Amino acid sequence: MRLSRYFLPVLKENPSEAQIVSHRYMLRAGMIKQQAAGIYSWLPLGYKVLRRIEQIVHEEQIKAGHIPLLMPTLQPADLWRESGRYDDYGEEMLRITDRHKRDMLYGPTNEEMITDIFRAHVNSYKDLPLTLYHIQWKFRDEIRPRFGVMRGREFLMKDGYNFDIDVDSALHAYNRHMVSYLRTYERMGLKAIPMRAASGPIGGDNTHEFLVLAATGESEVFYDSAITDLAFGDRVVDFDNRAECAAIVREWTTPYARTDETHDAAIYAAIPEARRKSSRAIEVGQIFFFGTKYSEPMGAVVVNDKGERVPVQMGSHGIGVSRLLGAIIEASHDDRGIIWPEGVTPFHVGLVNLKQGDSATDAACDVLYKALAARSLEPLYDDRDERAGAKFATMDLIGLPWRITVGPRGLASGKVELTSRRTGLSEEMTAEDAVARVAAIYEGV
Ligand code: P5A
Repeated sequence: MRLSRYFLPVLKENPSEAQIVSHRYMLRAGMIKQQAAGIYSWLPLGYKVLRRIEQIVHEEQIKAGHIPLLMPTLQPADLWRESGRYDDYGEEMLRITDRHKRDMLYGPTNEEMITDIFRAHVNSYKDLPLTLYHIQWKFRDEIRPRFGVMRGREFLMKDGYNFDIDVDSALHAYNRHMVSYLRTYERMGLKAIPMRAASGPIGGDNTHEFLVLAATGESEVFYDSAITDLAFGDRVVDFDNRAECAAIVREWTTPYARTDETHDAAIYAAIPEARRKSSRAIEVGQIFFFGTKYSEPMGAVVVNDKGERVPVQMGSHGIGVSRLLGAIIEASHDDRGIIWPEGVTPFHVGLVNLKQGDSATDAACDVLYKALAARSLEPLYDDRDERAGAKFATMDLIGLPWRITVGPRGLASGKVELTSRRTGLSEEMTAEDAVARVAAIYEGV
């Protein structure tokens, strides 16, 4: 993409309404525009990152054997009357009446709707286990929407729902989700720690939140620092293997890690003092096992191998897709702007022409642009007639992890400059080498 043809409305000044760095940078980098409290348009750069995050979520869900579908944002209130949550959900639910005076709502989550789909089509244990998920907009009329996309009213969630014949099988689904989430967040450059949590309006006793440590987080957490040393890496997991998934879950849930809602001061005090930590953190996901909370009142029943009709065992599992943009920026930035991890960057590499209009630098940039595209890399080429300083400031703000700078002085000796946004270190090399280096960086991402 050529910057001269793109839509990147960057702001020079710090927007006064933004209290935290991720919100500030998302506005300044022209990623989002607020349309109402907690409701945003996703401008091209923000939309691109959102799509990358979605893509990672899809890939990891599919690896775990979960099946994508798409449910609507608007739901009939009657479904929620069946589960009893229509009245329980309170003021967070946006209630709508259609022209026929039917009660509708903008879905804050989809347990009822997926249970309705299940009961219409599945009635035998032979069709289980089954996990369905979607990535869809939700609405929660939060009393205090704030921090940009972190606590929105309209926000994008990946929500998955497992259906199993018995508790053991459902607990395996729970474990499968935990394992797939560990890899999902790592691919986004995040360390998200599973912590025992409280279940709130979703229900059930078994629930973990995934938290990214950050001073601006809304949750308070307590943990054994041993957990921050764990890394998932690129181990190959057999998601059908219950023992293997359970072992990974054990590895991540043995060190103490809890939110303030489930914090136990006595257990915490037994951790060696040097490893006892507390912090603020951002909740980027949550998994639940709630058994028959929805299947029983809604009549989602299956016949088991003994011919008995039993309510199906269920859980639900969420990732805060749009919130993740904020969380990633909170975890990865400096005073000049965002530093995208390679896994989610909107463009792979920035290309800066230091002397736009000079036939040699223009030609060298064109060659580089095509060579990068030929390696399936997407460059953002700053071809505007701007000072070098302004071009660098824009690149630093929008946070592409790599930048290739092309200027007449370097070209005279056949060199361009490759710069890492994270370290700030630059290296001179030929244009071919720069392309090969960037291609190699993204190979395993
Ligand atoms: C699990 C999937 C659920 O709703 N039902 C379906 C369950 N869980 S949850 O914890 O309430 O939400 C899942 C994740 O969504 C993100 N999230 C938000 N993101 C932005 N703005 C909000 N107002 C908001 N509320 C929830 C969180 O990341 C949460 O973990």
